[in-house]
Amino acid sequence: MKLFTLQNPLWACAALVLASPAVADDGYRLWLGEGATTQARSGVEVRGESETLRLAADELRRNLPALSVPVVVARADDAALAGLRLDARSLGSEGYAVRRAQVAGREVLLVTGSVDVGVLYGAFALLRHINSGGDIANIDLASSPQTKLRILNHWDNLDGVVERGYSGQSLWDWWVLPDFKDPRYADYARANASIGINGTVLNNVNAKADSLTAPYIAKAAALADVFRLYGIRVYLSARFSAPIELGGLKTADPRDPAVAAWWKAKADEIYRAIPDFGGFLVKANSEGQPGPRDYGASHADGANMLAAAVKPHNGIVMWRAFVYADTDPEDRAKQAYTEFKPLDGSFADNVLVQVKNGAIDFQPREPFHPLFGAMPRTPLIAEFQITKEYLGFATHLAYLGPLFEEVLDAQTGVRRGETVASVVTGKADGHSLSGMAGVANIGRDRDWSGGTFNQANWYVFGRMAWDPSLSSEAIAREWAAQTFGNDPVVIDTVVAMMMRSREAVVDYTGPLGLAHLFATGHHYGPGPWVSDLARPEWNPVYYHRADRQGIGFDRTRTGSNAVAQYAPVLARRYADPKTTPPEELLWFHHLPWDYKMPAGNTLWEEMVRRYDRGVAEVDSMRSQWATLRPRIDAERWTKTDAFLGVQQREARWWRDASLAYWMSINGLPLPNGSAAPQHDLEWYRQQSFPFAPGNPK
Ligand code: BDP
Repeated sequence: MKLFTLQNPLWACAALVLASPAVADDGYRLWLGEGATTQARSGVEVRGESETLRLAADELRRNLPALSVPVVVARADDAALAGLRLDARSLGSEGYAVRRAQVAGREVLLVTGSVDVGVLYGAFALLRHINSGGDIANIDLASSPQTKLRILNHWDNLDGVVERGYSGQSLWDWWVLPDFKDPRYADYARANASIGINGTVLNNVNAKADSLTAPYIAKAAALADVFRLYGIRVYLSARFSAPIELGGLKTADPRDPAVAAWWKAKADEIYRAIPDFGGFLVKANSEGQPGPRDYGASHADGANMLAAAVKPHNGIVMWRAFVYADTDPEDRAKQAYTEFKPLDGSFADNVLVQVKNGAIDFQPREPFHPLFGAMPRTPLIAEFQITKEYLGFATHLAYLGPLFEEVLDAQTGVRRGETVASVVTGKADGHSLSGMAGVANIGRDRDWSGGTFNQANWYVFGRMAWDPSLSSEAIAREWAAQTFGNDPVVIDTVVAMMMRSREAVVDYTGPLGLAHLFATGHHYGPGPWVSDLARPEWNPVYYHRADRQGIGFDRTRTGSNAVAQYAPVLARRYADPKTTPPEELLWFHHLPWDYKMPAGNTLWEEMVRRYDRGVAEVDSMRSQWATLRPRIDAERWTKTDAFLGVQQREARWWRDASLAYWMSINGLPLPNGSAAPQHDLEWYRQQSFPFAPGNPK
């Protein structure tokens, strides 16, 4: 049920909009409205010819309740706004303002922005404000994005399979592009624009060179044509060996002039088809991908060569720091820093280094990546995973806002007040290039993300990339109101569920800083016992190091000394288990099972307590959801309920399998009151999942 607040005469004839719980909602509309009223149509005036302004006006015509004042949609430099002294600079690049104003002698509600897409952002901000119950008496909204690049990374393969995608096939129907442009592409762009996303990388970082051939460039251009009006640029993942595979060259050595010339010609070709092409994303010398190190050249050599190719067209290169090598016996958590830190200052000015939020790989919890704060001369773009490869795929409810927030708010310790957010916004070091990238959870499922609550993760990524200082709870609240309507009972319940959900996943998969305990390949379910994979750092036993005496990875001076990659103040804190936050304890320390925790219980007792807490939390989420049955449409309620049922079963499975394994190592009994695992360890080890989704290998 959606209720607009009526305290304000502005909404004189407005507006009780009912979205009856009985009406099926298949989730397609996401958090966006769909024709709340028809009364406002004539009341929205657009000034200027641009298609993007027209989209902004249409959005308001369809979704604004009727107002007693006209709405004017115009760019800040429109002649009619001259008297308002709205200069584009004060609005900020891509920024917007929404407020009451006198325009051409009339009192209006003005929606304006520094550029066309800023106006569109303003229209969405107005709708967001209203649909989340915002006060409209003295409406005065103004904001501009804190990062320049707010980008989705699609790990989409050309055959339609999405790596780590859990919501169907790829949205891009490469086969029929460029001739047929599915109307969903515009809906996708609209949804992204509504949360400020302004870029999309179309293809998997494990890239095929084919994406750079003429037919695929034409296909990408067709998508770019649709996205452009919504302020979204397309980017491509580039396979580093493409000059060999497509160009017939003998080498892809970035220092070879013929290689550089090939990339330059390729960039020119792309820009002829897509004049506002954003640039390249590159995964090089990582997990078998080719790269400059194959030739003894550095990551900077590779990145700079590509950067030179796109530079004349104002393109950029996002070069990933996600590297680790089987030939390198160093702690995997240290390898990216070891390789990239020395390169600080040697990247061209249109290169960003793209750093995952943590040093290993999108685990339910990781300390922030030590590269944040360590490369002041290089713009860093933070990479988060929206798709939940390690958090229960699309089925488990895990709202990622708190995870993003925890990382962005982390103090780097380099300078007083410096946070990961201030590094990725470029503010810490005065970079004008800045950004956040999110590995998309979008597919061809009717509800886009494989379940209603997964949509919240797409949403929160966009909102936080726009402004990393927003709170994850406030975002959950506005998302819930727009998604389910302004029923306070629904909002309060849903937000409470969301805010505890990620911690629940941490608890039942790997509490106290444990990580990478997942089954092989697909990462579905527990596999802490796995020890037989070819590369040591692919095995969970590499990460937990449990034996009869204790558990955890010693990353202090007596171990890998990864703590030394952090600023001294943090290195000191992490060097001592007493000053390490319990949530990260076993990430940094190998401790005896009977280590005394601050509350007086042992490490083992605390671990079990947290596994139990995670399971109980999921039980509680499911019963909270049950209370909402009469208040939410049957379609979304039923699917979510079924998913919570799966999560209940699987949380228990995770807990039981993990505890059965830990007990086989430490020989300890369960603390009183904690239930024995349902099956013996062997049973858990026997489980296999041959067709788990999202795992194309
Ligand atoms: C890991 C995924 C793998 C990706 C890789 C990456 O398991 O599928 O290719 O990250 O980020 O999380 O390149």
